[in-house]
Amino acid sequence: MNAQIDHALEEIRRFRPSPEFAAQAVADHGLYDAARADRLAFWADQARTLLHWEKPFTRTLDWSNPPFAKWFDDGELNVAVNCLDRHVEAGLGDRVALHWEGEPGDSRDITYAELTEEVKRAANALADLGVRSGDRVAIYLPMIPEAIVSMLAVARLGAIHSVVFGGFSADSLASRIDDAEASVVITADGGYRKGRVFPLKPVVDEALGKTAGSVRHVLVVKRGENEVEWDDARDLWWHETVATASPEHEAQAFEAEHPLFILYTSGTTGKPKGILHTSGGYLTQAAFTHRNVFDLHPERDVYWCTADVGWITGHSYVVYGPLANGATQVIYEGTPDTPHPGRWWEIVEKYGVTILYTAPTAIRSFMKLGRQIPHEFDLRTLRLLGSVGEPINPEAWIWYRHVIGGGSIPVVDTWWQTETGAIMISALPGVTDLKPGSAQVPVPGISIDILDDDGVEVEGEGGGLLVVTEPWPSMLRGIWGDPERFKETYWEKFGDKYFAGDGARRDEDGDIWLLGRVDDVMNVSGHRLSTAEIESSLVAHPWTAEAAVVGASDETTGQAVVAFVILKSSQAAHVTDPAEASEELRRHVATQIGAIARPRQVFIVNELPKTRSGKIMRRLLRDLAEGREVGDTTTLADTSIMQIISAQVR
Ligand code: 6R9
Repeated sequence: MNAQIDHALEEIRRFRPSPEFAAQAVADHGLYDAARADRLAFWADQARTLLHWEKPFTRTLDWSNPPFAKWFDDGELNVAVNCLDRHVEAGLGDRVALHWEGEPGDSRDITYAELTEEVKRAANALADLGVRSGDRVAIYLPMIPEAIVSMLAVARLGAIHSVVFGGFSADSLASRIDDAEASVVITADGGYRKGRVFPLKPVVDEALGKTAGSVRHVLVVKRGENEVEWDDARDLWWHETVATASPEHEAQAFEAEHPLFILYTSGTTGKPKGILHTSGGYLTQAAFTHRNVFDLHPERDVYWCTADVGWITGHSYVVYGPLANGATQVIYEGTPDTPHPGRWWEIVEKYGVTILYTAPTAIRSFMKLGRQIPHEFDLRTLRLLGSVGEPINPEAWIWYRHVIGGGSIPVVDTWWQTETGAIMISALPGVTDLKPGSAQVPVPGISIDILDDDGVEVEGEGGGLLVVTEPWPSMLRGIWGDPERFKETYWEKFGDKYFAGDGARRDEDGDIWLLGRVDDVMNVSGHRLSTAEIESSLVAHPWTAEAAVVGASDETTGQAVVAFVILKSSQAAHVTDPAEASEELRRHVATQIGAIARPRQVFIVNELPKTRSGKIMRRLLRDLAEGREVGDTTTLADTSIMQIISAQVR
């Protein structure tokens, strides 16, 4: 049976790099050779080549006290100087760092010289507010330039930022402020989303009413022009404080292991984990992967990563990687469909974007709308596409390459996590043959294994648990304030190997396929089935726009496959009977994968429950599938969605 499943999943499409692309590619096979010959020397070399060290390091890795790694630990650097001042000193001050596009259509181009000056002012303003090295600053902002300025100003001072996504509630913000004992919050009056101003300062006010009282000051950017309440003793306007601060700021160098930021992410328990990253190793791997995975030619590329800085992708691939590399990039404040569904493609055309990095969920929602929308815009500047956040099913990969990329440009699927800090598994464009649906190979210098529950390497093509076997430069250094939880969550299972929590398998070429979180792997009649695999099969059906699969407990088979499917609107005319559609889709999965994978039920719905970062909340669908009361929906982008879905399912 497993062989049957594997056969159905075998992805036969392969794409060789074009000779033209390969000839100009940043990456080459030599990177793999160098990393294989001497992994630590390879990373030391990257750290020296890509970064400016105020005090050069002599030690590469100290792993004498696992799982607490130290990289480059006798070296000193300033992260903000690496992202700003050194480019200006190298004569690149006039290069645009940010093409910022506001949702209502306002825009700003900011050069490296201007960004450097603004960060220096902000650093002086924060220092005046008492922010010192090691202090925590919470940042709760929309996608405006001040978000990036704030992060870099905090980093410049050796303080630690904790960016909280602007869509999080007052309660979530309060618990993050308390956990990190932040002394300053940087926010805005409001920001734009779907054509309206959403309030931020009022949420901060509410959150501060619930915190233990560590916050002394709130610095407020004027963006939404919405009414806000004011506490004269505590609140300051950015335009009065930062704009009037001195543009001269002498940056101090900090040790490579000096903390850079905390970013909260959800774990298996209710309490979010404050993932801690430090300076030298993090910046090395962010810069290395940004350069080589995205084939960055900073002198000519226009790069756009659509992530919000509230997520790790925004930290590593909007702020630190691109700016360390001196890239020119686009940042966009709003939603993809405001004021019209072609907004993203309009932005690509307007700025001549060459590299686009986004998530499969976005790609699939564009697929749902149809190719005529992107076709209205000139997307011919694009030369590389990236994907992150969840497995990208081969159909979405192909659509992305053809409809957005014009048919022949590389698509890289990048696997990594908040905890890993930077990309860990990806093809290198111009080097690797591309295989849709697979994240493919560890990046040079990264060691990955697939193990069974007992820590034994899985032979052949069976699935297992994804493990990082050697420490890597941008690895998390801990969970803020909770070293025990850090050890338990990631290191208890396999000793000094990092347990990622994802299932994976390797095909006969050695390419890695991610199978979803291990808690999303189902066991049906003793057979291991992945939600991602069945979703991929469902989405391959011409009627399907989106699909989510859960394993629901079943008396006979242990678990049963239950699917929730959104049909393409273009099919609405043909598919009038939901019962018939669901029968057809069950049959389709059985033919594609095998009878074992045939869903017990396929529910046709209009929406799927997603978090604000676009991840499907399968836990809620499992509640529905198992006939339970639906659990906590507070992290949904739209909390009313579960009621609508429940009504459709009943
Ligand atoms: C960067 C980011 C991490 C989890 C990770 C995995 C899933 C991310 C993926 C992917 C398959 C990819 N994931 N990228 N699964 N293919 N290319 O998303 O970080 O928010 O911490 O999520 O996302 O399950 O464990 P984070």
